[in-house]
Amino acid sequence: MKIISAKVIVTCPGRNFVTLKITTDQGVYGIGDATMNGREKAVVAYLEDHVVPCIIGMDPRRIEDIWQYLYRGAYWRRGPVTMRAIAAVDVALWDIKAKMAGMPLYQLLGGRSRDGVMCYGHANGADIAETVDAVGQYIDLGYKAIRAQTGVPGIKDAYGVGRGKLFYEPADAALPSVTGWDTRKALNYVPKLFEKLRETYGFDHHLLHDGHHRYTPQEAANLGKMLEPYQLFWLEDVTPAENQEAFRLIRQHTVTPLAVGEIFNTIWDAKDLIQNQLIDYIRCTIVSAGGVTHLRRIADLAALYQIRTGSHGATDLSPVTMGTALHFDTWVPNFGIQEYMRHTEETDAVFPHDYTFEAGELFCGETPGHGVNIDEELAAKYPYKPAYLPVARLEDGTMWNW
Ligand code: CS2
Ligand code: MG
Repeated sequence: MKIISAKVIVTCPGRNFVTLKITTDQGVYGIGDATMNGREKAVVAYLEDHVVPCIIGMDPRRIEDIWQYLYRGAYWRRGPVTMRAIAAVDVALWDIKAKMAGMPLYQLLGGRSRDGVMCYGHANGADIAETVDAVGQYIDLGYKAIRAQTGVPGIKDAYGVGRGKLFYEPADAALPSVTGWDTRKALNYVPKLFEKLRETYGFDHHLLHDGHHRYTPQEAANLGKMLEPYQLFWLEDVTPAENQEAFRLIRQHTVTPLAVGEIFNTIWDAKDLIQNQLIDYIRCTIVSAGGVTHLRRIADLAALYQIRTGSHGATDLSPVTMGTALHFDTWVPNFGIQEYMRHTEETDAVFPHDYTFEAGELFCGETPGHGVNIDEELAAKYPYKPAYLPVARLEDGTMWNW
């Protein structure tokens, strides 16, 4: 059995997606996602120029060997571009293998560990009152877990505040727009949001919050401590994790559960955090961390330390990643939660899929493969549109982490 073609498809049904379609000499094909928000074309070039020519003629059944070939063989290991390209190939090959076996992907991974996958949605508003309302709407939709973000008085376009209700899309300009940040103002305001949320809705729902890499370890520890009375499910990306050791300081001062990993690319980014039990949830996902083959290794390492998964699931992860992640979540023994930001109708039409949402949970389908396809004709109607994530500056103009 041979790979006879690998086609990179770029489409923008409301936002950009990069998709790899691998076709075999037996007519079976598989689909993988390679989207990197705001840097899409880098992965397109990596795939077209450096991956596709190498894999034509290879046996698509040798998933592990092809993964090692692309990882070790590149010599220049890791990084968001390389690992997304590897993920796209890996996911397309798992799709092919599962189709050939006539089974949904989760069966090949080891079968079902649960019926549904608990997911969390994004509630946000310009201020506390608006966010409290938005959380109420998610509760009405049946969500058991909700991430809450609020605008902060005096901060221009604080992270996480979208314009729409169900669809939050930060990559919204042809060049990066400039947003603001002020840690003091956020530390004064964010705990009040959670106080109000618990006062309004009680403690039956899981609440989450994303710090989006904005705080220093000491500030993060302070925030975690202030949020303790509100019993968060997790506090995410509260400080940048290039220095994994930074989490030790936070950990020593707060019992608020910590989650990190959406920008990690390999197990090495998370190794110290996991082995020293500095986090509670590992948020790596299929597309950014080298596909099913590598994410499985990360989840297994995390399981040794009672750390659970919580895969990234923002809109820039295509339905192909979402579908694959749901098979992964359905199997993985140490599952925690799955992020779920809904895609628009246009996106769902370009990527027909069989996963469904009901009562706060997502369900992968039973179609052989990962259950997500691409309508190439429709995809062609939406050409690539440059779109960047914003940047953030402090009041005095200093660049900060967006
Ligand atoms: C975020 C994302 O979903 C999350 O937790 O941190 O919204 C992130 O900002 C985007 O995926 C960036 O592309
Ligand atoms: Mg995040």
